[in-house]
Amino acid sequence: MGALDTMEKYNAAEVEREAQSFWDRHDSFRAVADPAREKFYCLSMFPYPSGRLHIGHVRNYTIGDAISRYQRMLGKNVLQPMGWDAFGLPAENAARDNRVQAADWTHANIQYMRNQLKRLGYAYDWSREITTSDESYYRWEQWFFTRLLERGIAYRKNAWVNWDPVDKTVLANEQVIDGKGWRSGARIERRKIAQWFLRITDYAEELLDGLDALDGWPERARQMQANWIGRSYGLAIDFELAGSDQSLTVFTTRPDTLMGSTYIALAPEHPQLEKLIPANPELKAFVEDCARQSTAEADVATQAKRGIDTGLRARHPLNGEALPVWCANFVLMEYGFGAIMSVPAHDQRDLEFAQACGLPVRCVIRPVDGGEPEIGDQAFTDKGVLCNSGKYDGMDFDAAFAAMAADLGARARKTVNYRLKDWGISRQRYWGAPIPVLWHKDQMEAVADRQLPVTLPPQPDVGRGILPLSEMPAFYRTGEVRDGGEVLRETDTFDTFFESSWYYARFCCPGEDRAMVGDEAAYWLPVDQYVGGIEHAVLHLLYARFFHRLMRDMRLVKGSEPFTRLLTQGMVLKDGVKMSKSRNNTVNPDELIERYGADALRLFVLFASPPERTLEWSDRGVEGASRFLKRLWNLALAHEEGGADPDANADAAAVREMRRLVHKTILKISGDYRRCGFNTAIAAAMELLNALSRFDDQSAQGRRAKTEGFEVIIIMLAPIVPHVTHCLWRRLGHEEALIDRPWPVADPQLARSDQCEVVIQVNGKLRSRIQVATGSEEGQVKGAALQDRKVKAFIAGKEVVKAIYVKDKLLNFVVR
Ligand code: ANZ
Repeated sequence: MGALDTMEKYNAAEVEREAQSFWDRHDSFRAVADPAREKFYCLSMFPYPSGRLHIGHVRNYTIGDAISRYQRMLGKNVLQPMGWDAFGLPAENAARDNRVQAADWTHANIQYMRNQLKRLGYAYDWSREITTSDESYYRWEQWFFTRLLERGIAYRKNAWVNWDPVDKTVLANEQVIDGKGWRSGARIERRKIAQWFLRITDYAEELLDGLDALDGWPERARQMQANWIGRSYGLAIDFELAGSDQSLTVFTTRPDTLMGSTYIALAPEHPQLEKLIPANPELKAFVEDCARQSTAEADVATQAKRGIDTGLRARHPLNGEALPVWCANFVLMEYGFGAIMSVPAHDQRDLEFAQACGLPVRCVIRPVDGGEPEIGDQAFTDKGVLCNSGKYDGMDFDAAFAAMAADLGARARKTVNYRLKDWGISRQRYWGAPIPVLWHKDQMEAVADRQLPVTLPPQPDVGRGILPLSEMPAFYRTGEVRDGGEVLRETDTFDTFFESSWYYARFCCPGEDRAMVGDEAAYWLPVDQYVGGIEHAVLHLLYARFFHRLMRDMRLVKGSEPFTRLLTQGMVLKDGVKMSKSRNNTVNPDELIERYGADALRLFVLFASPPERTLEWSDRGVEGASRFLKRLWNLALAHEEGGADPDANADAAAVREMRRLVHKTILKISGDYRRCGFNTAIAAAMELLNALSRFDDQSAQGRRAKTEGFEVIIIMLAPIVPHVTHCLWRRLGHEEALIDRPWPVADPQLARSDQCEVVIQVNGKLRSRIQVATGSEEGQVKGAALQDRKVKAFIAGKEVVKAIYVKDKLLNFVVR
């Protein structure tokens, strides 16, 4: 019987069980702070427990796991935690539909998904698991909120909000897509209600400037945040209102166009209009109509421009002209002053509005090297040179900015404006952390620390639907009467982005019950590598950067940035479209694991494309991955079971060539891992395996080279396919666990090629190339070159005066 017949067959399920139970028994992934060791904190964005893992999760978590395991093999003390972003609307809606408690639905999903993650063999420290809907977690954000109240960072104001009539809650602008709620798809309405806010705008400048130092982030994510924060430099200019002592202030980034301003436009919510509305039914109707439209900037930009003349007139501050004041649907109340000086010739929105409403267009900017542009349907928006602007004619943007600012004097102020608005954190839905505030008549007070947490109560009767806290008297009534009035609880809950804004810090000290963030965090933070989707570039990542600064200011953490490096993985596509539940084109990871094993799935998602790129799903690809693992298994075990042939003579050159390939591969794969190029690392390992399968030198030396080759493949694929490599490593006779095996280091001497190509010149002209042994001396190379047919021809009959040699590269004969 041949070795292959008796050899153990590759059985993914068994191999995976064996490896996982080994890691469990040894508690292999428990992270212990150790100041003597360099730490590496690798975090993948924690999932929302929606029910089942999808392939996007598998991809995200496999990338994070490969990075974590690789860093461990580099000798770092690695922390890789996992938990659940458990609050949120889908759970509440599912609870309603299934007539169960949201908590029960959530916990059942967590149970299921935790098992899925475990089957995939991720190296998580499960002792640090966090569920954000647990009191032990949200009590700390309630505590934090009361600190923010004290500091004036948290505040309450009446605000226009995006109201989702289906989900019955307020949405952040970012959660409104094309005028519709991001979850419900319902048309968003505008409503004015009292809301809790966090003053993120106080940190706008710091959040923007901090992006420059984040060189471990993809440029795209930084750019998206910068655009979101949106800093603009300009002037605030006052326009006096005719027949009144009041004035309107506008914000402009283009004061150079001031002489081209032909009307003023106000946002529908502008306070100046409130006085006019009672006497002007048309204006009233217009403003009310606008209130039914979305305030989301993207929508405002695409809506047809509409407006109404308010009858007010404003005095142009430089030429004294009386400009009509309109109310316009494209002016946002939340930006600048909610009022603009309109310059239709040089701003596209202003032009469309002017054309729709029959307002004049006056060109005041021409190109630097051209005449006055013709303004048709397109405004001329470039900066250029002033014209039709009296004494300012001929000035460029900077000169005009300075001159106008000087002439306007006290009527203008240099202003920096940010698009970023304060973060509205209250939601009127049940499944979230209660905002820890008490009301007595109209007086608000924070819930005292010793009374935290304010626990979210279960639903009284899930059979009849899910009530918001405002309809649960058992929750909001305290029974405490003061001055004849009862003290009541706030009934809003936190936006769930609150929880995900600091969970990375809590992972460093999950059991800490005396502080929000314990001492251990000083060792682990910041996160060295964060892995997740680009869709979180503006919301989650911006809020987390903001929270980190708030925690820094309270001395809970050191440093300003939570995430040193960020990897944003690409989407998973199937037949070219995004894989998603709504498209009904998902694949079930459980079935794939059942059939091919977790390693095959992990190998496929890392092999199919680089992490940042989209990944085209293919069932065949997983099958191919599985075949490769089987081949690796069989070849490695067959080699292990074979013995050296004592009579065989080593072919020294072939052995040297084999070892050269092994060490070249170490260099190559190490470089790939450093830049998370797992796909090319896998390809290099596959090539090496092919070379090993062809190499059959049965001498002791030959076998040693081959063993080295197999071990290199096994070690270097360990972060990607940890189970099969773990078991092979043991089958090859190693006692130490593979996860603790140091990363291989190439011998540069061995990796170097024996042969190199030397360019031969005659009088500086390229005449030939020859192969020589690497490191050859000048004399040897000269001798070989003079034998070369082409070189001979060029030198024939001439005298070689001298030769210039650059080792391993070039030899130049100077002849006469
Ligand atoms: C006159 C002007 C002339 C403008 C021109 C632009 C071009 P960014 O760069 O995004 O900051 N603006 C100011 N407040 C606004 C509001 N509340 N709603 C809508 N638009 C508003 O944009 C600044 C420009 O946006 C400002 O400069 C103003 O129009 C407009 F040739 O003023 B500009």
